Amino acid sequence: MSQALIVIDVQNDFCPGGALAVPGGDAVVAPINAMMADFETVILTQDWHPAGHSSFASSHAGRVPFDLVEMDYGTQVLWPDHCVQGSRGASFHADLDTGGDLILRKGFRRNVDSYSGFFENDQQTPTGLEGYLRTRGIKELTLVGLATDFCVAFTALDAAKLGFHVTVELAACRAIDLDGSLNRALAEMHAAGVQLPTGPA
Ligand code: VGL
Ligand code: ZN
Repeated sequence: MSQALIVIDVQNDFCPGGALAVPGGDAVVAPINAMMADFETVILTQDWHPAGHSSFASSHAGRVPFDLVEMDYGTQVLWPDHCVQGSRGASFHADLDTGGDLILRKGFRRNVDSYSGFFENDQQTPTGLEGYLRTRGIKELTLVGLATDFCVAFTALDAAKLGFHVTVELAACRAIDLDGSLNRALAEMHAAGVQLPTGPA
């Protein structure tokens, strides 16, 4: 079966107690671990920023987290410092099964953020994930993880654009929901042909 499960950013900083905690973020761990048995290929993504990353509010004088700024590549949300390379916050949740085939790190370039597992936020710089999937003959993707309205949605939209068949299993995702971002993301994914089942994962 040419199918893969892509587990997005299930890291300590996105779980309760973390620097950019997603409400209920840790609740995805058990359903995701259970789903892994159903997929021959499991890929995990890991948000992996250098200290002083340009997506951090702390890197911009006079800015606070969740402000919007214009970057060369468009509007960027400023975040609290999170998922700094090598930090505890950047580590996967301790209960997550990390025995997948590939761990793909993203967001490691200082001056560009990367929500999507496929392209950085300039929408041009590839991460290499497309080539990995294509050379392995994988055409169908199921996405789970954090956060529904940012990294999961951007990954799903890029995957659909690239021609993959994409399902986002919402029961194994949680959202940040900044100013209606969850509803916007769900509408965009639906419009792009992403399957959005809501049943138990
Ligand atoms: C994410 C904001 C900043 C995510 C990553 O994983 O959804 N969100 N960095
Ligand atoms: Zn990030």
